Amino acid sequence: MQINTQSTTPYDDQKPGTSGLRKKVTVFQQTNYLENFVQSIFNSLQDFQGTSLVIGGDGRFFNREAIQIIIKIAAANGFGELIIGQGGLLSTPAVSNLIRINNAFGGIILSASHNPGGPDEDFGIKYNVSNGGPAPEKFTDALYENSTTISEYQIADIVDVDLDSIGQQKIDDLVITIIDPVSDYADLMAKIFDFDLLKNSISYGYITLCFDAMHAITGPYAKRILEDLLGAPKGTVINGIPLEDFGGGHPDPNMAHAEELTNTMFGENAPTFGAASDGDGDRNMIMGANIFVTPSDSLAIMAANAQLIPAYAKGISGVARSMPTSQAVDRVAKKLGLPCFETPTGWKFFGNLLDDGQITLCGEESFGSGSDHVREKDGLWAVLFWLNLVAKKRQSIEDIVNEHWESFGRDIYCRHDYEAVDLDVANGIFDHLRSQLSGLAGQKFSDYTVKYADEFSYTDPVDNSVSHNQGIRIGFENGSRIIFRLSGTGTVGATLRIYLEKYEADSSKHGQDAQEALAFLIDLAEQFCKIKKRTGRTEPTVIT
Ligand code: G16
Repeated sequence: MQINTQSTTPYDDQKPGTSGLRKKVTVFQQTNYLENFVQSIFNSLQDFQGTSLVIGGDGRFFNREAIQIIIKIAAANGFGELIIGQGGLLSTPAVSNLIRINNAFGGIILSASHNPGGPDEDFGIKYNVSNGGPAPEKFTDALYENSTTISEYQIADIVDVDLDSIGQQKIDDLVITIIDPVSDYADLMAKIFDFDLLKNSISYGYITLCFDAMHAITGPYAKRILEDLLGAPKGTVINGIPLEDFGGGHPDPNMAHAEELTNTMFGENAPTFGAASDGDGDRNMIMGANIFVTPSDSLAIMAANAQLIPAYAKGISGVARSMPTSQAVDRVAKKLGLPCFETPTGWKFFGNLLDDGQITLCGEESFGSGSDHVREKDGLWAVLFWLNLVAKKRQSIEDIVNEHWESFGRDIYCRHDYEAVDLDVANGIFDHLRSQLSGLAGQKFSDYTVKYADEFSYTDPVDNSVSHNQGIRIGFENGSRIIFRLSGTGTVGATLRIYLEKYEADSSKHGQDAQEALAFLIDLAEQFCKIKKRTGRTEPTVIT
């Protein structure tokens, strides 16, 4: 094949965030923008010639065009095999699994996750390493350095590859393998969960369910697994066809955006089980009839009941949560005598702990949970975990949650997001917050005495790498916390997140509305950061 060297000039905005590079589609469509980033990925890798690379995306606008560009640059840089999902489609956890089962060198995922898609919306790209997980900071820093000095990229002069026909194509020494996106992933799920039990529970009508794929990548995965393999009636999966613009929706599985599901689950004759996943299939929302399970509670309940699931029947080695995730799982770990780790936000921070066998389960407040079966969070895995739990315990979701709170107490929790805040204003808010930290410990605000106020730093227990500035924490003597953090995944201005948490041991108060129970902390957070005053906004953009 003919390989051309194309000269180029750097863009100055290619620093990957929490989850790769996310920008508007129009930014990615600029001359050489995607090409520069892809070549910078390969420039930061060594000894990959002749190895395999997995490529796939969530099907959003620009997915197919981007894949053709990546194929040509990967071919020119000497990869031996490209494993690509049919139609260019692969969920994020499926990419992670494919990297692992094929011993691939790595993978490229095209997605902006839960952000909207379409010509004027968001696109994204991220590189995953050979364990199947997101590249560590050391790699993304090197990649960024490369992108600031890049002067040329290599591109193969080949015709566009047919992405729709399953099978192998050869171009000189390069093998291009187009695979069914779902099969390997479905096989993995069948090994982890009790599919026979699930089939029976569904066919006897003990479990009735509704899964909202939000017109994103999990449509084909959920239809195959829930409807074809487990026998749920056709129509169980709603919004199941992946669309380039997600049908105009915002593929973020929370009650604000998964509106159809939420109305169903809080309506008359609600099914016993409801769930949704996001753009690229790594997030999940779990609901029961008239109840929503917070992601933090979900993680804690999974940890407490893991032994009921075949793959975890022998027990779990430990658990981890991101720093802003509630401390509910810590209580479970303490009771079960398990190690519990607190990491910065970002799935990549779980990778070393999983590889080292120090943890089996991990999760984040941002609707992500997962285990050592892959190295990404996994939306459908979490749904199947909960289905397996319901089938095994023969209890409703509501009863499972209430019983958990009864045993461990409830960590009442919510997150307030302020999106598209002017960058200077956001930086001003954080400077103002930082300036207060040193004087806060010991101060009393009504019944709340500040125990510590700091900026979270993390030392990885496996490789001792240190990550600074991972969010501002204000912790109180009674265990409550207020956390302020700037999102790493927004694409317009800054997104400021405020996380609020309070522990309630008294079971007569477990039914409280979270916003009401947290009202004092919500006011206190405003007192500290003055975001309403500084932005002129009266309400958060989203409350979850
Ligand atoms: C990504 C990461 C998650 C992280 C989330 C945080 O999620 O994979 O590990 O929790 O970002 O987002 P933010 O920085 O906006 O709070 P995803 O689903 O967008 O890939």
